[in-house]
Amino acid sequence: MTLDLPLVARGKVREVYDAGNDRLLLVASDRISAYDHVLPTPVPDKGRVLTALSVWWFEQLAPVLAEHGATHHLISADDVPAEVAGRAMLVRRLEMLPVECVARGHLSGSATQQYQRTGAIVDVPLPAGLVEGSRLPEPVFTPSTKAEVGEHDEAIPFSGVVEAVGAEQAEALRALTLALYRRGAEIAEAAGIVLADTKFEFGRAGGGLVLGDEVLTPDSSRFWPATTWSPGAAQPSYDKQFVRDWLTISGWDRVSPPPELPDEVVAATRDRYVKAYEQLTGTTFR
Ligand code: PZK
Repeated sequence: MTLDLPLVARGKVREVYDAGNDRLLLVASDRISAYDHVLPTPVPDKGRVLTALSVWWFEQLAPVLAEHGATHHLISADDVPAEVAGRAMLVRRLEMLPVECVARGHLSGSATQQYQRTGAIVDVPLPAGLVEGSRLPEPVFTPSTKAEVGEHDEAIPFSGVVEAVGAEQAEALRALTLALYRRGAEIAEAAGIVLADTKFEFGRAGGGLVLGDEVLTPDSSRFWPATTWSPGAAQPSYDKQFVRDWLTISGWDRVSPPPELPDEVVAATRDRYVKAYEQLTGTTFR
């Protein structure tokens, strides 16, 4: 695949190109990461599933954005170069804000570790007695810095957001992040999926806040099947569990270059991405 557009940014599993006229082309690949490595084996259709899911969420969330006087960056997922058809979004170029806007409705991952040490997630106190996977009394806004390449995002207090973008915009980001998360979790719950947490990125254009990036995909969120959710143990990941389980039994040391995945693991993982899309949207993928 060789797009004849200037490359603006490259992530582990996707790229951003300059499409001219203040527009960008976000291209999702079929690459998959696990344990901080990009695996050598692609998962067929992953890029198309995540793109279709993002596009669907932008539509679902448009009313919430409008209530807050905001918009999203998606221009079109149809008017894209043929080489990337189905796995690219043409978007408005934004001035991205330098914070990751994380919302959590359940305790998981690094937030659980922080909570166990301090009873809080940075400056957000939580009640005693919570465990990995617990539903929180109310969704919380737990922003983080945007990490440099190869680094992990670092949780920051709300005051850090105020320092980065000003008090008024910080309040707007928190309110909008929580409103988007609540609506997303409500839609997911109706489809039998727990949206444990998610990360949004916002920018500015035309004087207002604009929701950017990809939204509510398995790469930016934790999805758990409602049927197997039970607090107290690690929750199986909706999409990557087969990959993680296989990598673990393979004996890979998580430091050396990761091994190729067996065909069955690739097929089962593709199936999970497609199932997540179909379960959420109620439509057939293709
Ligand atoms: C933008 N990223 C993150 C990094 C990726 C994505 N609408 C926008 N306007 C300006 N910049 C960006 C966006 C969006 N979305 C987002 N980098 C630039 C990123 C690496 C790979 F796919």
